[in-house]
Amino acid sequence: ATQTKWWQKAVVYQIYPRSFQDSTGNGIGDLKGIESRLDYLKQLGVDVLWLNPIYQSPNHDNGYDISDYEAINPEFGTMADFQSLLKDAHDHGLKIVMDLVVNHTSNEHSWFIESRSSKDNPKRDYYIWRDPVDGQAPNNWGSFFSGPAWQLDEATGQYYLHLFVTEQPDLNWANPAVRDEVYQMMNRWIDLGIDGFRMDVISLISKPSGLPNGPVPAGAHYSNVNQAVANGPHVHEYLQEMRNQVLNRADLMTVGEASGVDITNAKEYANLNGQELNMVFQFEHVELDFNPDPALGKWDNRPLPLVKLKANLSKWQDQLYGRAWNSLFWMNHDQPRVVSRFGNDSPAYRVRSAKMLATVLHMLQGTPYIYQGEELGMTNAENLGWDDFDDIEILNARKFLVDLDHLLTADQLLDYVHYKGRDNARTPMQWSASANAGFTTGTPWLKLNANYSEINVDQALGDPDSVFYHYQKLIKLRHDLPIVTTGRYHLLDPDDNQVYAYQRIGSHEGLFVVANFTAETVERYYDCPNKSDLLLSNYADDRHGTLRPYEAKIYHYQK
Ligand code: TEU
Repeated sequence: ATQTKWWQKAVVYQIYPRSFQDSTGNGIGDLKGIESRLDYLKQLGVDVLWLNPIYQSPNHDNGYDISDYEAINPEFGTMADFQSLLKDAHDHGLKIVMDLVVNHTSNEHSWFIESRSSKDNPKRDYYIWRDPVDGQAPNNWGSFFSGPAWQLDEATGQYYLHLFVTEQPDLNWANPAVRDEVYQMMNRWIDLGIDGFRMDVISLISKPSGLPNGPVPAGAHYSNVNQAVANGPHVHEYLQEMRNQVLNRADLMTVGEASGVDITNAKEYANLNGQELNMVFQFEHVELDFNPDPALGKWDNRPLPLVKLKANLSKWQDQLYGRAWNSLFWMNHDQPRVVSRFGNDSPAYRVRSAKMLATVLHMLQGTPYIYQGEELGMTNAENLGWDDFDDIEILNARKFLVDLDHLLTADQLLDYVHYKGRDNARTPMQWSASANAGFTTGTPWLKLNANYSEINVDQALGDPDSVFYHYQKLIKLRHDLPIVTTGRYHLLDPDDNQVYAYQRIGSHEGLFVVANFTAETVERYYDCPNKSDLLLSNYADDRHGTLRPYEAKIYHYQK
């Protein structure tokens, strides 16, 4: 058996710096704010902090459009503030993983400014430029955020490729000079002492040769760029090169955000042989509830049948076992609040169902990620309306899907945005019941969720039955019991659409996890060994054979 690596036992906490804690009163969270909350994170018990991008950026996509990889966005502080945060985190025993966004830069990055200046500029080939075809864009690809993936640049009469918004031109990874620049930049961050990288859309860096047209769904104007580009011909070659030139220099944690990755691909990216990345974020389980119309994609509000969710999570548990490593997440800054999506955010069941979801995820094999506020059971923000949204994905959906293409009415889209929109996760962290939830003394950059006077850190820390303490216990279980890291997964009753039950099996012991995903009381009997101890539950007592609304239990047994 291979030795357990530190990142296989670790629990990661994701911080969206803009929305975590403001220390200056300008309404935007910052590095000093994060530093002031390290004791809270330590109390929760996590091991690693992943920071969303904090680099210089004109913020067309909230920091995912980077204009200088080695400068801190002044909104967030200075390089000295970052170094202070890193040191203080390390003193707390917390590691820091940085977001690495190298599929694209900002259009204000000096590389792009040079590149666009003329066809013979030495940096022209840092990006992907093509001549028009019949006076139109070079192919039919659509951007991830609606609209075309090509932008005509008047200066030279050529188009440049942008898989995301117009202000995010794609880097040309086929150019060795680009790869070299990226590796050198990464090495300088490693020299500063960071502990790893979360690599944004790393599955998209190698474009298919010839940039071929793709199929256009009925009613749409563009083909799906994710299908066309994900897992391109050289992506594994590039990552192995990065492994050799950068990642092997330190004992880092690496997680690739890998949209469009299936099990077969994941076994390459995240193989335990350590040639590429430690793990990937794959998105199958958060795309099962998509609209069947590919022109609409995530924009829908249908509930997800539990059997489908179980089948998908189980497939990943079974098929990566012993070969590659899973990341475990319910949500992030691109996903809605999980208690509102897969749980029940009504006052009667919010706390219970948030704990149930946490139990199910944290007892799986892999490295769990907690997104800020998830540990409080924070909910979707129904109180935001069209005048409040900031997210470019939401605003572009309104522009293209509603106003231009009439695929949806504005009211339909608003329903879908309240269910799935990214701003649900981005409203400020709720620290207390005081003004602006203690997030800022100024005007918050994004409206707060209206429920902050009931749902906040002060409340959670003062209530022994809060969601917070349940997460704290789950994290401790992972740290204390090796079987949480190593046990083999076994799904029970795959066709049960109300209850999720599974085992984690070791050579002398096992875990049994059972969770009721409904607001009904149900009867279920399982052959659990007699001498099993209840480790954790979200109810005060244990009733054999009965699962109350959203009840979730973990038993430990000796074989
Ligand atoms: O997201 C990549 C990605 O696949 C998104 O398009 C995702 O599918 C979408 O946000 C779901 O609604 C990453 C970052 O996480 C995201 O915040 C950035 O906007 C994007 O890359 C571009 O850098």
